[in-house]
Amino acid sequence: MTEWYLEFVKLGYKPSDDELICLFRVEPDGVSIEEAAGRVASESSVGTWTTLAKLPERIRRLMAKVYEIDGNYVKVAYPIDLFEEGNIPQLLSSIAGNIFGMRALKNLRLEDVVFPKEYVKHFRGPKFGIDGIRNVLKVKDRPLTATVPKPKVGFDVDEYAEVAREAWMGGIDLLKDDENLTGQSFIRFEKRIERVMKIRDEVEKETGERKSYLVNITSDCREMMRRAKLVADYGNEYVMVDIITAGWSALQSVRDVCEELNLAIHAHRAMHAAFTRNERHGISFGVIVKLSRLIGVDNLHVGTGVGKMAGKAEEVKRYAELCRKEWYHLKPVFPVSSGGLHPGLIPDVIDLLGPDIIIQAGGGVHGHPRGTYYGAVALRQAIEAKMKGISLEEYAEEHKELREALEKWGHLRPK
Ligand code: CAP
Ligand code: MG
Repeated sequence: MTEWYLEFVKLGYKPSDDELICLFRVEPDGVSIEEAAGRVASESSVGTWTTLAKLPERIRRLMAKVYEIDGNYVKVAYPIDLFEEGNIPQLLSSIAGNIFGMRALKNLRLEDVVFPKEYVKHFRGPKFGIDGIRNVLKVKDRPLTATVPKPKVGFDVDEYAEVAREAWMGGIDLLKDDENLTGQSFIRFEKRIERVMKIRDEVEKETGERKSYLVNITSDCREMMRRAKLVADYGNEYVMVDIITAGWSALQSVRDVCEELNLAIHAHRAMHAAFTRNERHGISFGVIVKLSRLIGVDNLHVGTGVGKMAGKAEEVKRYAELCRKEWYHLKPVFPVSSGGLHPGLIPDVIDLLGPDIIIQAGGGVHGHPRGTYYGAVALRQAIEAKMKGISLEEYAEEHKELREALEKWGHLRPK
């Protein structure tokens, strides 16, 4: 039986430029690493568990090839014809499908995917990109700010609208729905967007600053289309999608409709940690960044490296760089740093990720001793201080709201 799998192992093979490359971490269970790697290549391309009566030459050419094995790390080259143009679900059914459940493996992790231009060229990528978003919001020289009203859900429309007003008046650029706020009985989607957009227009007039609303349209695909249309009718710039729970197919459809409606997509990644966190099994979040950028989200949560969510600083930095680096024709994605952030952590985040980020603070704004408005002011002050190269402590001497935030949280790194 083993000999069949070893037909997929061609160590020393040189992949061609138009092959798709996967880096796997493979932990065999009772078989050699060569056989385990061969099984991964077989099951994710054309093979199955046994030899077949016939395998025509034309199909042989679609066989994936294991071309490098370094300890548990295995590189596999995939002929591009294995993959349907522009179809992310099909790609994942191949390189991230059955192989995770194979008995011959104790663990398997998809660490990276290198997409050839031949594959990338079928995708639009982000509609706005970082410069495009900065032009919309007229903010060029600092991180953008976002806040999620907290408690996460429970406010009715009037209460939610008030929090929105306080946050935007205090200097927040983007008001963001929480990932589990969609259209519950106490805050129906249509009512919420109608009220919040009215407040947005009032605050823009009063402050002279552009404001936008990351409105969560997550739902079944058809309903997301309807909600996106409503968002565009209100003249908002963004929709927000929980891309993992909504799914890749839905995200591709939303991206198509946002192209027509000229809407940016804020991508929340709730549920990613179900398969990205375990370093021995699952899928690296770096792969999720690449898939999201291919499809074309404009903002993507990447972590903080210092806040309440898992994610080592160096990893978070790599994800932010994957969002922004040159990648064929694809515009960059705005990395969103969020999760346990408050004014005291802003210098660390900007040191780690640079200023071309969106900083989201929920508890770190609404938990300010004097509430949302002052929490927003304090967040902006912390960013101002960092951008001017002044320590928070020194800036706090002249800025009461920042001082109050530091008195409450200091530089606390929440667990
Ligand atoms: C943050 C948040 C975000 C997390 C998601 C929350 O609130 O709204 O969903 O940042 O994690 O619900 O926890 P706080 P990630 O600012 O109050 O922490 O960004 O890592 O995907
Ligand atoms: Mg949230």
